[in-house]
Amino acid sequence: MDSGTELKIDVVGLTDVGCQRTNNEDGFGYDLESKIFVVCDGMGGMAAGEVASATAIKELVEHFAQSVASDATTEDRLYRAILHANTQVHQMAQSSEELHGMGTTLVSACIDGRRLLIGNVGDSRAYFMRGGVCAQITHDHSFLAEQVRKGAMNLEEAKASPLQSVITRAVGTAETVEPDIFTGDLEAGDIVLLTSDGLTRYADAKAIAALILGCTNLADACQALIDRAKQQGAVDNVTCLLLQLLPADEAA
Ligand SMILES: [Mn+2]
Repeated sequence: MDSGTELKIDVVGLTDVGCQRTNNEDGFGYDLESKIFVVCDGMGGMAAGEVASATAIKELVEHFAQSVASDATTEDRLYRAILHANTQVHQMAQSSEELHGMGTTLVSACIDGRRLLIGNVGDSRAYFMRGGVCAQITHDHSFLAEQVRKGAMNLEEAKASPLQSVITRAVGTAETVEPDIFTGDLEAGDIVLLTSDGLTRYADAKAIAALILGCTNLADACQALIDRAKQQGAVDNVTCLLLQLLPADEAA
Protein backbone atom coordinates (compact mmCIF):
# COMPACT_ATOMS: atom_id res chain seq x y z
CA MET A 1 0.00 0.00 0.00
CA ASP A 2 0.96 3.66 -0.30
CA SER A 3 3.35 4.33 2.58
CA GLY A 4 2.10 7.89 2.83
CA THR A 5 -1.42 6.81 3.76
CA GLU A 6 -2.36 7.55 7.34
CA LEU A 7 -3.06 4.45 9.44
CA LYS A 8 -6.24 4.17 11.47
CA ILE A 9 -6.01 3.12 15.09
CA ASP A 10 -8.17 0.52 16.83
CA VAL A 11 -7.85 0.58 20.63
CA VAL A 12 -9.19 -1.49 23.54
CA GLY A 13 -8.28 -1.09 27.21
CA LEU A 14 -9.29 -3.23 30.19
CA THR A 15 -8.34 -3.15 33.85
CA ASP A 16 -9.20 -5.76 36.49
CA VAL A 17 -8.72 -5.82 40.25
CA GLY A 18 -7.41 -9.40 39.99
CA CYS A 19 -8.09 -12.28 42.40
CA GLN A 20 -6.42 -11.12 45.65
CA ARG A 21 -6.58 -7.34 46.00
CA THR A 22 -9.61 -5.35 47.15
CA ASN A 23 -8.75 -2.15 45.26
CA ASN A 24 -7.43 -1.43 41.80
CA GLU A 25 -4.45 0.93 41.70
CA ASP A 26 -3.91 0.36 37.96
CA GLY A 27 -5.51 2.49 35.30
CA PHE A 28 -5.38 3.39 31.61
CA GLY A 29 -6.35 6.32 29.46
CA TYR A 30 -6.06 7.61 25.92
CA ASP A 31 -7.01 10.35 23.52
CA LEU A 32 -7.55 9.09 19.97
CA GLU A 33 -7.44 12.60 18.52
CA SER A 34 -3.92 13.35 19.76
CA LYS A 35 -3.00 9.62 19.56
CA ILE A 36 -1.69 9.24 23.09
CA PHE A 37 -2.21 6.05 25.14
CA VAL A 38 -1.12 5.25 28.68
CA VAL A 39 -1.16 2.56 31.40
CA CYS A 40 -0.20 3.35 35.02
CA ASP A 41 0.23 1.14 38.11
CA GLY A 42 0.01 3.22 41.27
CA MET A 43 1.44 2.63 44.73
CA GLY A 44 0.90 4.20 48.12
CA GLY A 45 -1.05 3.64 51.32
CA MET A 46 -4.87 3.54 51.49
CA ALA A 47 -6.28 5.09 48.28
CA ALA A 48 -3.05 6.93 47.40
CA GLY A 49 -2.02 4.48 44.68
CA GLU A 50 -5.30 5.03 42.85
CA VAL A 51 -4.90 8.80 43.16
CA ALA A 52 -1.33 8.60 41.80
CA SER A 53 -2.22 6.52 38.74
CA ALA A 54 -5.42 8.46 37.94
CA THR A 55 -3.61 11.79 38.27
CA ALA A 56 -0.68 10.72 36.11
CA ILE A 57 -3.00 9.40 33.37
CA LYS A 58 -5.11 12.57 33.27
CA GLU A 59 -2.16 14.97 33.42
CA LEU A 60 -0.14 13.10 30.79
CA VAL A 61 -3.00 12.88 28.28
CA GLU A 62 -4.07 16.51 28.76
CA HIS A 63 -0.55 17.92 28.57
CA PHE A 64 0.27 15.91 25.45
CA ALA A 65 -2.99 16.94 23.75
CA GLN A 66 -2.45 20.61 24.59
CA SER A 67 1.12 20.58 23.25
CA VAL A 68 -0.04 19.62 19.73
CA ALA A 69 0.15 23.27 18.67
CA SER A 70 3.72 23.71 19.94
CA ASP A 71 6.85 23.64 17.77
CA ALA A 72 8.31 20.80 19.82
CA THR A 73 9.08 17.40 18.30
CA THR A 74 6.77 14.52 19.24
CA GLU A 75 9.62 13.02 21.33
CA ASP A 76 9.86 16.28 23.26
CA ARG A 77 6.11 16.51 23.70
CA LEU A 78 5.97 12.98 25.12
CA TYR A 79 9.00 13.56 27.35
CA ARG A 80 7.59 16.84 28.70
CA ALA A 81 4.14 15.33 29.26
CA ILE A 82 5.75 12.62 31.45
CA LEU A 83 7.73 15.25 33.40
CA HIS A 84 4.52 17.27 33.81
CA ALA A 85 2.66 14.20 35.15
CA ASN A 86 5.55 13.64 37.57
CA THR A 87 5.37 17.22 38.87
CA GLN A 88 1.61 17.06 39.35
CA VAL A 89 1.67 13.73 41.22
CA HIS A 90 4.64 14.85 43.32
CA GLN A 91 3.01 18.15 44.30
CA MET A 92 -0.22 16.37 45.23
CA ALA A 93 1.78 13.86 47.31
CA GLN A 94 3.40 16.73 49.22
CA SER A 95 0.03 18.37 49.85
CA SER A 96 -1.49 15.81 52.22
CA GLU A 97 -0.43 13.33 54.85
CA GLU A 98 -2.51 10.51 53.30
CA LEU A 99 -0.97 10.92 49.85
CA HIS A 100 2.61 11.37 51.01
CA GLY A 101 5.02 9.02 49.22
CA MET A 102 2.57 7.96 46.51
CA GLY A 103 3.81 7.24 43.02
CA THR A 104 3.05 5.32 39.89
CA THR A 105 4.61 3.49 36.99
CA LEU A 106 3.79 4.91 33.57
CA VAL A 107 4.05 3.42 30.09
CA SER A 108 2.84 5.55 27.25
CA ALA A 109 2.60 5.19 23.46
CA CYS A 110 1.98 7.92 20.94
CA ILE A 111 1.58 7.64 17.21
CA ASP A 112 3.01 10.28 14.91
CA GLY A 113 2.09 9.40 11.34
CA ARG A 114 3.87 6.10 10.78
CA ARG A 115 6.12 6.42 13.80
CA LEU A 116 5.57 4.85 17.20
CA LEU A 117 6.99 6.51 20.32
CA ILE A 118 7.05 4.82 23.71
CA GLY A 119 7.92 6.53 27.00
CA ASN A 120 8.15 4.67 30.30
CA VAL A 121 9.00 4.92 33.97
CA GLY A 122 8.88 1.84 36.25
CA ASP A 123 8.01 -1.78 35.42
CA SER A 124 4.84 -1.46 33.36
CA ARG A 125 5.75 -2.55 29.84
CA ALA A 126 5.23 -1.94 26.15
CA TYR A 127 5.27 -4.87 23.71
CA PHE A 128 5.28 -4.69 19.92
CA MET A 129 3.83 -7.39 17.68
CA ARG A 130 4.28 -7.80 13.92
CA GLY A 131 3.77 -10.91 11.80
CA GLY A 132 2.77 -12.95 14.85
CA VAL A 133 6.02 -12.21 16.71
CA CYS A 134 5.86 -10.23 19.95
CA ALA A 135 8.82 -8.43 21.58
CA GLN A 136 9.21 -6.34 24.72
CA ILE A 137 10.18 -2.74 23.87
CA THR A 138 10.72 -1.22 27.32
CA HIS A 139 13.35 -2.10 29.93
CA ASP A 140 11.89 -2.47 33.42
CA HIS A 141 13.11 0.07 35.95
CA SER A 142 13.13 -2.58 38.65
CA PHE A 143 15.80 -3.87 41.01
CA LEU A 144 15.71 -7.39 39.54
CA ALA A 145 15.72 -6.35 35.87
CA GLU A 146 18.70 -4.08 36.58
CA GLN A 147 20.56 -6.91 38.35
CA VAL A 148 19.97 -9.13 35.30
CA ARG A 149 21.08 -6.39 32.85
CA LYS A 150 24.27 -5.86 34.90
CA GLY A 151 24.95 -9.61 34.86
CA ALA A 152 24.74 -9.77 38.68
CA MET A 153 21.81 -12.23 38.53
CA ASN A 154 20.51 -14.68 35.95
CA LEU A 155 16.84 -14.89 34.92
CA GLU A 156 16.16 -17.94 37.10
CA GLU A 157 17.56 -16.21 40.19
CA ALA A 158 15.52 -13.11 39.43
CA LYS A 159 12.35 -15.17 39.00
CA ALA A 160 12.87 -16.83 42.39
CA SER A 161 13.60 -13.59 44.26
CA PRO A 162 11.12 -12.18 46.80
CA LEU A 163 11.91 -8.66 45.55
CA GLN A 164 9.50 -8.85 42.56
CA SER A 165 7.85 -5.49 42.99
CA VAL A 166 10.84 -3.29 43.89
CA ILE A 167 10.98 -0.56 41.25
CA THR A 168 13.86 1.86 40.83
CA ARG A 169 12.03 4.69 39.06
CA ALA A 170 8.50 5.99 39.56
CA VAL A 171 6.39 8.98 38.60
CA GLY A 172 5.63 11.27 41.55
CA THR A 173 8.02 9.99 44.23
CA ALA A 174 10.66 12.68 43.56
CA GLU A 175 10.82 16.19 42.12
CA THR A 176 12.33 14.94 38.87
CA VAL A 177 12.09 11.75 36.84
CA GLU A 178 14.05 10.28 33.92
CA PRO A 179 11.79 8.47 31.41
CA ASP A 180 13.15 6.21 28.67
CA ILE A 181 11.94 7.00 25.14
CA PHE A 182 11.85 4.41 22.33
CA THR A 183 10.88 4.97 18.69
CA GLY A 184 10.01 2.71 15.77
CA ASP A 185 8.24 2.62 12.42
CA LEU A 186 4.70 1.33 12.01
CA GLU A 187 2.99 -0.75 9.34
CA ALA A 188 -0.64 -1.72 8.91
CA GLY A 189 -1.39 -4.74 11.10
CA ASP A 190 1.11 -3.86 13.84
CA ILE A 191 -0.11 -4.31 17.42
CA VAL A 192 1.15 -2.50 20.52
CA LEU A 193 0.40 -3.70 24.05
CA LEU A 194 0.80 -1.49 27.13
CA THR A 195 0.46 -3.53 30.31
CA SER A 196 1.08 -3.63 34.05
CA ASP A 197 3.16 -6.23 35.91
CA GLY A 198 -0.11 -7.93 36.90
CA LEU A 199 -0.05 -9.52 33.43
CA THR A 200 3.68 -9.84 32.77
CA ARG A 201 4.33 -11.95 35.89
CA TYR A 202 2.11 -14.61 34.23
CA ALA A 203 2.76 -14.21 30.50
CA ASP A 204 5.99 -13.66 28.55
CA ALA A 205 6.18 -12.26 25.01
CA LYS A 206 5.61 -15.69 23.46
CA ALA A 207 2.52 -16.36 25.59
CA ILE A 208 1.19 -12.88 24.84
CA ALA A 209 1.60 -13.48 21.09
CA ALA A 210 -0.20 -16.83 21.30
CA LEU A 211 -3.12 -15.34 23.22
CA ILE A 212 -3.52 -12.44 20.77
CA LEU A 213 -3.20 -14.72 17.72
CA GLY A 214 -5.89 -16.99 19.17
CA CYS A 215 -8.47 -14.18 18.98
CA THR A 216 -10.29 -12.72 16.00
CA ASN A 217 -10.60 -9.18 17.32
CA LEU A 218 -8.82 -6.76 19.63
CA ALA A 219 -11.50 -6.75 22.33
CA ASP A 220 -11.37 -10.54 22.67
CA ALA A 221 -7.55 -10.43 22.70
CA CYS A 222 -7.55 -7.88 25.52
CA GLN A 223 -9.97 -10.03 27.54
CA ALA A 224 -7.89 -13.16 26.84
CA LEU A 225 -4.79 -11.46 28.31
CA ILE A 226 -6.68 -10.43 31.47
CA ASP A 227 -8.18 -13.95 31.76
CA ARG A 228 -4.70 -15.53 31.54
CA ALA A 229 -3.59 -13.60 34.64
CA LYS A 230 -6.81 -14.44 36.49
CA GLN A 231 -6.60 -18.16 35.61
CA GLN A 232 -3.16 -18.14 37.27
CA GLY A 233 -4.34 -16.44 40.43
CA ALA A 234 -3.83 -12.73 39.60
CA VAL A 235 -2.22 -11.67 42.90
CA ASP A 236 -2.03 -8.10 41.54
CA ASN A 237 -4.24 -5.75 39.54
CA VAL A 238 -4.08 -6.44 35.78
CA THR A 239 -4.30 -3.85 33.01
CA CYS A 240 -3.95 -4.20 29.23
CA LEU A 241 -4.30 -1.61 26.51
CA LEU A 242 -4.06 -2.93 22.95
CA LEU A 243 -3.60 -0.78 19.84
CA GLN A 244 -3.76 -2.02 16.31
CA LEU A 245 -2.80 -0.04 13.21
CA LEU A 246 -5.17 -0.55 10.29
CA PRO A 247 -5.17 0.65 6.70
CA ALA A 248 -7.46 3.70 6.49
CA ASP A 249 -10.13 1.86 4.49
CA GLU A 250 -10.35 -1.14 6.85
CA ALA A 251 -10.92 0.75 10.07
CA ALA A 252 -13.90 -0.27 12.14
MN1 LIG B 1 1.21 -4.02 39.71
